[in-house]
Amino acid sequence: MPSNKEIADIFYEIADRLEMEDERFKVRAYRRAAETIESLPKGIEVYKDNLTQLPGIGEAIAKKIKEILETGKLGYLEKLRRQMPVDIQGLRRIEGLGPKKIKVLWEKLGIRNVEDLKKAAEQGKIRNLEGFGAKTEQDILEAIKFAQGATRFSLGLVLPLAEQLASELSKYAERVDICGSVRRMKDTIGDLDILAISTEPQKLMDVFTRLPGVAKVLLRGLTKTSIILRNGLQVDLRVVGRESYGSALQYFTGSKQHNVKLRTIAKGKGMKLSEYGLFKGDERIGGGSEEEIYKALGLEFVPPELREDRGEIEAAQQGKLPKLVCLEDIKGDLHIHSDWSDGRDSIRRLAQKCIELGYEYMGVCDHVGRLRIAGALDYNGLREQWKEIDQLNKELAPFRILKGAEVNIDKKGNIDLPEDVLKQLDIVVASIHFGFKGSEEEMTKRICKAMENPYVTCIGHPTGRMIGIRPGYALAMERVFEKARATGTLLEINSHPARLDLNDVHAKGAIEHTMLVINTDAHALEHLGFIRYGVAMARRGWCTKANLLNTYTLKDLLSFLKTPKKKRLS
Ligand code: DGT
Ligand code: CA
Ligand code: CA
Ligand code: ZN
Repeated sequence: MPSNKEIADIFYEIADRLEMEDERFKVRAYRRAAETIESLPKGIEVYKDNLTQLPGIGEAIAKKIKEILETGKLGYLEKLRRQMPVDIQGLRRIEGLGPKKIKVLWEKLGIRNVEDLKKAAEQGKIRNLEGFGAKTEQDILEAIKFAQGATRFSLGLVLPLAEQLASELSKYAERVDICGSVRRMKDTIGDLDILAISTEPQKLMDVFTRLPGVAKVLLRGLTKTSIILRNGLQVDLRVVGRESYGSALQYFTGSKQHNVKLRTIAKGKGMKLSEYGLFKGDERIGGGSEEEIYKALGLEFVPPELREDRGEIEAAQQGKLPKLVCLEDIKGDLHIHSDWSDGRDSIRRLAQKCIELGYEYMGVCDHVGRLRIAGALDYNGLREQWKEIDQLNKELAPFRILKGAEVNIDKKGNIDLPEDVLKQLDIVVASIHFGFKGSEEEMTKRICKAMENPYVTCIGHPTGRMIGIRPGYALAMERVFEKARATGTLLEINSHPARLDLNDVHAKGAIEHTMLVINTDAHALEHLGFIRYGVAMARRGWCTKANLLNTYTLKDLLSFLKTPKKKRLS
């Protein structure tokens, strides 16, 4: 039985195709019907006998709905598709392409799908079409690149969803685990993989395919079922037996590269590793748990965040895996915005939340400076804020609120706050908030110059990337890391799920030289919880407690900050 969404999509596609033929009245009628069907509270079969009573559905469309319900397809749409065999849904996802343009592309250049479109744009064929031009051609290429890249989701979106699904499913299963890139806490996620043990797989799969938010069932079986959620995320659920659960968990956690290497090691030892277990000849010698498998292969247990084939297997063979930082090691958050600038909550409420989280300290780093972005404070405003902080510190002791600021790095690498103000602060986070387009040389110099300022404690969101929005400015990272060490400047792992900046790879490179600090950049109470994503990047970047300033106790933190900057890392 096709879902409401699938039927709605059929009518949306008809509308798109009719729009190419300029059938304006019919186009509106089909779109309206599609919207009605899409928003029905129950499956359309419930309304089967009274379809024409639904808004926007007349005799003709009702007949078509019945045809779809009875045969699973619609002759009328198939006829339209034969007339113009283009992948209209795919092409419409490219920004700036509507049915009219798609028609021209088909008629003049025979473009059927995004692949054809890309080829034609790269060969410069589109600029000569009437109504397109060189600029449009360039825009199309950019839009294709973005549409293809944007099919990955941010960890901050998927992880809470994954936890919710897993907890729902665990009511019907003996055990449920999140696997794949989500378990490895990768910054972006292709699809979500869930693994379960269940004695009633039929029931579990029923529940899974009927979860609220399911737009489409791609594949349904007793061992594997795949769905697509309304936001476009694919979720694969696999059910395996208890005896091979560990090997399945290991296999489906990945990464693929990590698994390939493990299997080679197994082979070298005369064993065979698969998702079903670890075997010697026909005899299963392990597979019930992941620990068992790593042990049998002569490796330390490798935490999922490290499983990327970036040296973890060799380190595990030598017993030299780092003792990764964990959430409980975090003793404070040093980049928080309050309602003194663009944050939503008061310092008092933020402090109380930090105390609840078990922190010993927090750093209030509101925007300060000439650039009047985000309700930035000036020196007078800061002095007023310090009075409030002093008062709260008396009240909340031994918890400690540090006086900080987030300042802008201008185009020349200068900080837009005078040194006699900067030196009165405990923490200074310096960030680039404008002028992202400089060359690698310019941007690197700019950041390096900012680090030379004796009062800049750390560089905020060092690369400026926004996941799915912009790639981050050009930087020679090695030079930045070396300068950080030479000047005693820390680099931030910004935990905001849209940033995750530094990312895992950069964090791993950075700790060869300098120290990091994991901040949330919270603009509201609930953002303090983003810290888990920053900790994930740090773990994926091989960070231990010692690499991270905010694992220090308050006492050690204060003594670090009292040390002149140049001596902090030596
Ligand atoms: P994603 O979904 O792109 O964020 O990344 P993953 O790592 O979740 O990849 P996915 O969903 O394709 O597969 C989940 C896991 O299953 C993957 O991490 C390792 C395992 N796997 C999938 N395909 C293969 C394969 O061809 N060989 C091996 N060794 N493992 C695979
Ligand atoms: Ca996946
Ligand atoms: Ca998958
Ligand atoms: Zn900030």
